This record gives sequence, C-alpha cells and structure tokens, in this order.
Amino acid sequence: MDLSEVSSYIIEGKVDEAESWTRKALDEGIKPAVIVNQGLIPGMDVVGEKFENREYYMPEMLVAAKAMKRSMDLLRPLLTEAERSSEYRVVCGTVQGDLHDIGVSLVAMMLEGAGFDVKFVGADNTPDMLLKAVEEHDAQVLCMSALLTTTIKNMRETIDRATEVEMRDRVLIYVGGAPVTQEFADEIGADGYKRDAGSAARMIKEDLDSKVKA
Ligand code: B1M
Repeated sequence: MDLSEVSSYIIEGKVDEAESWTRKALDEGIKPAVIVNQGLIPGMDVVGEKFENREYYMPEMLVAAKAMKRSMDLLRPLLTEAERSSEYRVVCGTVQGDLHDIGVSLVAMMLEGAGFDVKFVGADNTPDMLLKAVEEHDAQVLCMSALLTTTIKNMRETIDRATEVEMRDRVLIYVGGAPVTQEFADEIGADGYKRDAGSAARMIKEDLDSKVKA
C-alpha cells in the first residue's frame, strides 16, 4: 500500500478514509510504526506548514487532527513500548485559573504529529501540577497556554516555581495563547513563544533537534 495515500487523507482531513486505510494497512501486515512515521507524521508536517502559511485555518487543522487521532487510536495499542516512547517528551496544558484548552490541545496534536510523546493535562493547572506532570512524564519540554489577561501571570509563577524547585535547567518552557507576546515571554524567562500551534511545534522540534546534535 502507498503510504503517501494516508498522508493525503490527513492533509485533506478525510477522517473515515484515514481510519479505513489504517485498518486495511494493518490487515496487510504493515507495521504500526511505519504507518505513523512514513504516513501520518509527514501528513501532519504538511498541515503545520499550510497553517503557518495561512493556506489552512482552524477548521482544516481541526479536521486533520481528527483524522490523525482516529488513525492513531487504532495504532497506539499496537505500538510496542519502544516504538511508543519517543525520544522527545512534552507536557502541554493551560495555567491555573484558565479553562481555555482548545488552543493548547492543538499544540499537543501538532507535537504528537511531529512524533513527540505528549502528555496533555488540559486546563486549570497550578504550577505544581504542571511541574509534577513534567516530573512524572520525564519530559524535556513544558508548553503552557493562557487565554486570559488575568491568568498569564501564572506562567511567570510556574517558571519561578520551576527555578525554586531546581527544575528550570532540566526543562525547556514554551508559552503561547492570544494575550501572550514575545516581549512577555522574554520578560518571564520562557525559552520560546509562537503565536500559532504549527509554528510552535516546529520551533520546539528544531530546538530539541539542535540540542541533541550539539
Ligand atoms: Co473564553 N474568553 N472566557 N471561553 N473564550 C476568550 C478568550 C475572550 C477573548 C472572549 C472575548 O471576550 N472576546 C475573553 C478573554 C478576554 C481577556 O482576558 N482578554 C474570554 C473570557 C472573558 C472568558 C470568561 C471570563 C467569560 C465569563 O465567564 N465571563 C470565561 C473564563 C473562564 C476561565 O478560563 N476561568 C471564559 C470561558 C470560556 C469557555 C469555557 C466557555 C470556552 C473555553 C472552552 C475550552 O477551551 N475548553 C471559551 C471560549 C471558547 C472562548 C473563545 C470564544 C475561543 C477560544 C478558543 O478556543 N480559540 C475566546 C474568544 C476568541 O478567541 N475568539 C474566548 C481557538 C483556539 C485554537 O485559539 O486558544 O488562541 P487559541 O490558540 C491558538 C494560539 O493562541 C496558539 O495556538 C493556537 C492555534 O494556533 N496557542 C499556543 C495557544 N496556546 C498555545 C501554547 C503554546 C503555543 C501556542 O505553547 C508553546
């Protein structure tokens, strides 16, 4: 079977086609990891590029993520532990007091699409909850989101708490969400900021790749 076919189902957001192609590929003995690495991830890479170039908007991205998720739901239980555990682990969530988790769930999906092992912790996480998740997941990266001007201060609280508990040098911390700016990210000592999920995922992947190669 042609793996580029499933990539195009992801790019075009064809949820049912992605699912049935995946079922058929498994029946034909194609390895789950091959489907993920040579079919789904390349498809999601294209979606990320299109989103960054403003060829795609939210609806296209959501439906692509849904197609990827449907296929991943079939594959995840079949991946071996070694295949499942990516070399890059990330925790994604929204800060304390903030219930807006749609944007950060997109960041999580884009990172999963880029091959990351993602722990999505949802909304309203205290600094200690986020850092506990980082610890438990043994993550190299924490992505925080906030959508309210009243909650972005909790990003600073989380970074300060990471310093206090001597975790700051072990975790790269990225921030995003509508009220966040590059200036704010610099001010609170975050490692990076991007205004959309696609470019955030790309930045994080590039940063980690360059660290590994360095
Ligand atoms: Co609320 N809300 N909301 N809301 N809500 C906004 C944010 C608001 C702008 C609406 C408005 O007034 N125009 C306003 C905030 C004003 C402000 O602070 N400046 C607002 C308000 C006031 C409130 C309440 C206070 C309303 C009330 O109760 N009086 C309340 C607060 C609750 C709380 O959080 N404590 C509230 C509640 C809610 C719901 C729960 C009903 C719901 C959230 C449901 C959920 O997320 N599960 C909700 C929603 C849906 C919205 C709007 C309509 C949509 C947000 C959204 O999901 N956008 C929003 C208005 C708007 O944005 N048009 C609004 C789509 C999403 C994909 O975009 O999250 O920006 P976004 O994510 C983008 C980027 O920002 C970036 O990538 C994403 C995709 O490219 N990004 C990251 C996000 N996180 C990132 C992290 C990264 C990198 C990039 O890490 C590296």
